[in-house]
Amino acid sequence: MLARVSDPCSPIARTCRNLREVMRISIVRSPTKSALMIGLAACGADDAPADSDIVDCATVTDVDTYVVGLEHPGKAGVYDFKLMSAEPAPPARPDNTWVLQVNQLNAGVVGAPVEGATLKVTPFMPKHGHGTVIIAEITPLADPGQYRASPVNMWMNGVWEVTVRATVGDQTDSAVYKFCIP
Ligand SMILES: [Cu+2]
Repeated sequence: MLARVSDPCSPIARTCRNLREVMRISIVRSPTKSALMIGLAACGADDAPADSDIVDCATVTDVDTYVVGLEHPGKAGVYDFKLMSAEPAPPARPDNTWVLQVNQLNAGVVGAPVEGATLKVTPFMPKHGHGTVIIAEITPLADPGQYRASPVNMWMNGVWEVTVRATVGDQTDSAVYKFCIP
């Protein structure tokens, strides 16, 4: 255990260096004390958190299992969301490219593709109370209602919730994809 904790190449040490790097970028871009504090809270005083901080995704059940077309009806019942592809699949650290399909939802029935929507894809790690400073760029694709989001940045091992929000005019709806990132 001591050997692993002091091993500068251990996955968790890399994770925390990654966190520090993300926070450094965040501070350079927009100085926020809270971002720095989140970094310190997540990593502790050094780069060697306890073994229990490592999440074994094989034991986590309350998450999505990636399949092509993974569907989540929007919380407001306005739009339906499908994850048409993920690269890598299943989602992994750090950067992911997702293709999302957005359709109308009428009384629970999936309708026409939603074109011209503004999408926002926001990863968040509930256990640690942080997200990422890296913003996913959204590109509408030729297929009606399809949008590419990249990079969907989930840089840390553990459970992430990715909120996908679509807005057209005054219509907006969102769904949450929840993955354990190994
Ligand atoms: Cu975290």
